[in-house]
Amino acid sequence: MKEKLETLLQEAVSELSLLDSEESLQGLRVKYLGKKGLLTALMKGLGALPPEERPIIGQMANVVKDRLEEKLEAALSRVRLARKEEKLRSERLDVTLPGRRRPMGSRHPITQVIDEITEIFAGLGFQVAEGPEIEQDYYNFEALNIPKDHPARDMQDTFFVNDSVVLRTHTSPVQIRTMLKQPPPVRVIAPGTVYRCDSDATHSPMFHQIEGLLVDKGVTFADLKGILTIFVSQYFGAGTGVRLRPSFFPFTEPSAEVDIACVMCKGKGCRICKNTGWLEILGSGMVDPEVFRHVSYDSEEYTGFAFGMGIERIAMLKYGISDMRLLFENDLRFLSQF
Ligand code: 2NM
Repeated sequence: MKEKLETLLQEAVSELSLLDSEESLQGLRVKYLGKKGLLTALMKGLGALPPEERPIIGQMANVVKDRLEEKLEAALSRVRLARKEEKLRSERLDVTLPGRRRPMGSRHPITQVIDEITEIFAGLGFQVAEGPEIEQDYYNFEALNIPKDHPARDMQDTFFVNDSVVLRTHTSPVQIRTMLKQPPPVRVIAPGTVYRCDSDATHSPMFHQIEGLLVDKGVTFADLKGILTIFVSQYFGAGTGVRLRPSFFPFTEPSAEVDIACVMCKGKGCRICKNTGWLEILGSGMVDPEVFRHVSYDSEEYTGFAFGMGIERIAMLKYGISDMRLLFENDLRFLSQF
């Protein structure tokens, strides 16, 4: 029995010395120490020995088992270390390689125009005001002196949520809300999304506007003309021609449309300006006393001017975009040019 154990240990150790993988070493463990292993089988035979030999041989068997375990563990560590070192050698990373760049995004041209125009008016002392896109009929129409039979109120032009709630058709209700919240003086611009029930090659049911309002003592039409002329020269370039034409809006009196000299032909006449040499860019006027009455401003003490412009139109003129739909399709081949 003693010789058998010694031989078994020798054989196991010499077999072990030939192995160089984790899998084969685990196989060797099973072969000798597993439930049906060779050493396990020998140990089961202990019972057949004379009682006085059992403790000695039993202890020997345990020593053999411990030695074998030890040798196996040592071999496994060696193999694992070798594998790790080989991996480190073959998979070495070049940390000096440049990273893959993420393409840089850009703001939508509509957002760029809104931001640039807002910046110009901020420089003239205007603060940005915002309001809800789902608006009460009262703020969108009634307070702006738009009468019940005005075409703007028609189902055909306005998205109605219910009898008294609409999707705002302009940002003017923001100015109404501003005036109801604070006493004069007021100097705000309201950029934002507006909605009209209109959709063809030149009209989108959702578009963008910037409107402005200035109210104080002694504000005149000359102030309106001065501020809008400064805006035109800052946004379209110094020396851009400006002209005011009489117009009509229910919420301003008098009212004027502002034209600039055509950005394409500089006033000579071309396809863009339909040979007039001029481009209409905004509507404006002195706030009607009827609007002040609705927000409880004293029109004997205060006067003001207001204006509004469509962002899509301005973006198209500024960047020479021929089809408005390009601004809504979000094709990256178009957008990445901005
Ligand atoms: C325009 C043209 C003229 C306007 C008027 C007001 C308010 F609330 F003060 F009465 N806000 N915006 C206005 C005036 C808007 O857009 C073409």
